[in-house]
Amino acid sequence: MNKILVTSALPYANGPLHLGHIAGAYLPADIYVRYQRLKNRDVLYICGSDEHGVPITVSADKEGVTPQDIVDRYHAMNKAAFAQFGISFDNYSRTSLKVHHETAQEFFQIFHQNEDLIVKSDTQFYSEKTKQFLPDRYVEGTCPHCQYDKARGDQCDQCGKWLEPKELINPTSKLDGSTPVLKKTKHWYLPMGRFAEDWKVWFDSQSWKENVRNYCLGWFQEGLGDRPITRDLKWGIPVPLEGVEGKVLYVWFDAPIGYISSTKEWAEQKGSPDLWKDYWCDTDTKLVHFIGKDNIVFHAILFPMMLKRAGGYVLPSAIPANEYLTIEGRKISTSQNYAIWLKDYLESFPPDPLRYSLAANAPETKDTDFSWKQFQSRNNDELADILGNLVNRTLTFIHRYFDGKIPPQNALSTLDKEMLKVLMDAPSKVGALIESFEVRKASMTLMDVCRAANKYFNNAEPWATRKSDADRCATTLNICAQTLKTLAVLMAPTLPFSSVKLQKMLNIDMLPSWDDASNENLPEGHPIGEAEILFAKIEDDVIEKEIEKLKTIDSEDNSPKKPPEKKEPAQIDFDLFGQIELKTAKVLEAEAIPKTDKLLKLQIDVGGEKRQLVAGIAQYYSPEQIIGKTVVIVANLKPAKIRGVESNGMVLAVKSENGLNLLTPDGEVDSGLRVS
Ligand code: B3M
Ligand code: ZN
Repeated sequence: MNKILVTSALPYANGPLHLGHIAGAYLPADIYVRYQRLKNRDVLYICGSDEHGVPITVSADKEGVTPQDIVDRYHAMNKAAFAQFGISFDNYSRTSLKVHHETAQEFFQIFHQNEDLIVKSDTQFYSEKTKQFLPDRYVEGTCPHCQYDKARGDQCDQCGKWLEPKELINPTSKLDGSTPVLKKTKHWYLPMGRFAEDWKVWFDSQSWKENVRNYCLGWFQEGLGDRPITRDLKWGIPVPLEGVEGKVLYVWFDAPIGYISSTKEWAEQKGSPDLWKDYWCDTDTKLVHFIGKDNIVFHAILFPMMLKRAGGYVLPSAIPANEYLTIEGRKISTSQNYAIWLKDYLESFPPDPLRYSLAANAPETKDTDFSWKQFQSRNNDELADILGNLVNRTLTFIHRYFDGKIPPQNALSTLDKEMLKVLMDAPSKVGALIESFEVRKASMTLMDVCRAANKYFNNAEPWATRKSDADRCATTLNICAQTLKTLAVLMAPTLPFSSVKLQKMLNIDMLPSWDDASNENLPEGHPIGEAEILFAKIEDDVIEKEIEKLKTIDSEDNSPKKPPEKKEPAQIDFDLFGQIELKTAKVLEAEAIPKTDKLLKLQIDVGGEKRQLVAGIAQYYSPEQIIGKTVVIVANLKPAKIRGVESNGMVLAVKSENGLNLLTPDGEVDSGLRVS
C-alpha cells in the first residue's frame, strides 16, 4: 500500500483558532488520518504555523509589538489548542525555523538557476507617511471581480480571487486609511502562463472535488499571468541573491514549502534525516491537502506548479477544500471578534461533542451553520441519548446480571443475525465515506449503527428473557457488548477521547484494527470495567449563556480589536508584602469536587498542621498528579467557602498559553516553611 501524506493548511500565527478553521482544514483531516492509522496504513500528518507575510506584520503593527512576539505567542497558543482538541499531527512545525528558510530559499534558487523566474521593474503602492511599500493586505479596496468593498490586496474574501493590490478599485492603505502612491521597485515573478499547459494536462488527469475543479478551470480560462513571488518587507525569508537587500519571499511562495520543511523536521527528530524523501519524493505517495476554499488556487495551481518545476516531488492527488462555517447564521469575522474561539470552547466543554457536531455538519459541499442549540442537541439527543445510552444500558446490565463478565453467545435468532450483519457491514461503510472525505455521512452512519443497536436491545427485551430464557438473554448482551467494541473502533477517528473512555469501560488495552473491528470478539468471561457516563448532558442555561455572548457582539462595529490596556499594579512597601504569609505545603489527598470541572479539594500538611483547601486546577492536574507534591500557598488568606467546600488558603500557580504550572520549590524541602 502506498504512503499517505496528509497536510492541513498552516494557520497564520497571528491570532487564535476559531471553529471556522477547525471545521474546514483540521477536523476532517484528523478524522481521515486517525482512520488511516487504524487501517494500519503508512500515514504521516503534517502541519505547522505560517509565520510570515503581511497578516503577521499587520497584527504586530496593530498591537505595537514585534512580528516575532506575535508568532511566538500564537504558535504556542495554537499548538496547545490543537493538542487539547485531539488534532493528532505527527509534526506541528513553524515556518520561522532554519530548515524552512533554507528549503524555501533552495526552491527560489532552483527556479532562478533554471531561468524559471523573470525580473521586472514596476510600480507598487507605497506610503509616503511611513516610508514603506504596501504589499498584499496593507491595501484594501473594492474587488474588480465581484465588487466586494472590503477586498484585501492579496485576495478577495468574497469571491476567493487571488489579487494584486493594484487591481483594487479605490485602494486605501490599511495603516492610515490614506490613498497610497505608486513607486518603482524590482521584483521576481513566476511566469505561470508559461507553465499553464503542462499544469492543465496533469490537472485533467486527476479526479477533483467539484469546487476545486470549477474554481481552477475558471482561473485557467482567464489566463495565468506572471505573479510576483517577492515582496518589499523586512519580515520574511530573505531573497537569497547576492546584493539583494530588503526583499523577502512572498508568503504564499514559502508557506506551502512549509509542508516539506515540517516533514524534514519530523524526519530529523526521528533520527533519520532523509526519511522525508520517502514521502515527498516517491510518486506513489498519496498527497492530500486539507484546506479551506480560499486556499484553492495556491494548493491546486501554484504549489503543484512549483513542485513540478522543481522536479522529483509528488503532486497532490486530492485537495478536500471545505466551504465556510457560519455561526448562528452570521459570517465569522475575526476583526469584529465574531467567532467562537477554540480555546474558549475548551475551557467550558470536552473536545468530543464539538468534534462530533462539526463532523456531522461539516461544510463539505456548501457553507453550513453552527448553532449552539444544534450543538446541544447533537450532544444530548445523539451522543448522550443514543450512543451513551447504549453503552450505559449494556454495561449496567452485564454488571448487574452477569457479574460484570461477558456472557456467552448461544444459538442465534433472526434478530441477532440482523444485528451482527449491521456490525459486519459497518466498518467498510463508514470507512468508504471517510476515504471519500464525506465525514458528515460517516458520522451519521456511525450514529445509525448505534440506533440499530438500541432498537435491537429494545426488541430483544433482555429484562424479560432474563427470567424466561437465560440463554437468549446472555446472547443479547454478548452481541451488545460486541457492538460496543466495534463502536470503540468506528468512533475513534471522530470521538477519540470517548473511544479511549469506552475502551477502559470494556477493559481492553488496544483497539483491534479497523478491518477487524467486527471480527475480534470479546471472549466469553472477559471482565468489563466500571460503567461511567460517556457524555454528560448540557443544560439549557449553559447554552443560553453562550448564545448571549455572541449576541453582545455588535455587527456594525468594524473597528479593529484594540489590545486590552494593561494597568500596572501600584508599588507596595516591604511591610505590606510581609503581611502575606507564603508557606510550603505538602499535598496529602486530592479529589475532584463533583459537578465542577475546574476544582480540586486538597488536604494539605503545613508543617504538621492539616488543612483543607480548594484549588482551581482540575483542568491541568489530576488528583494523582498532585498528591505528594510540595506546593506554595498563601497561608493567611481568610477562610472561604467555594461551591460549599471550605478552603483555607490558596495554592500559587502560573498560568500561561501552555497551560498552568504549580509553583514548587526547587529541590526537597519540608512543609510549613516560610517563602520569602
Ligand atoms: N496561512 C492561509 C490561511 O490561514 C495560510 C495557509 C497556508 S497553507 C500553506 O488561510
Ligand atoms: Zn471578489
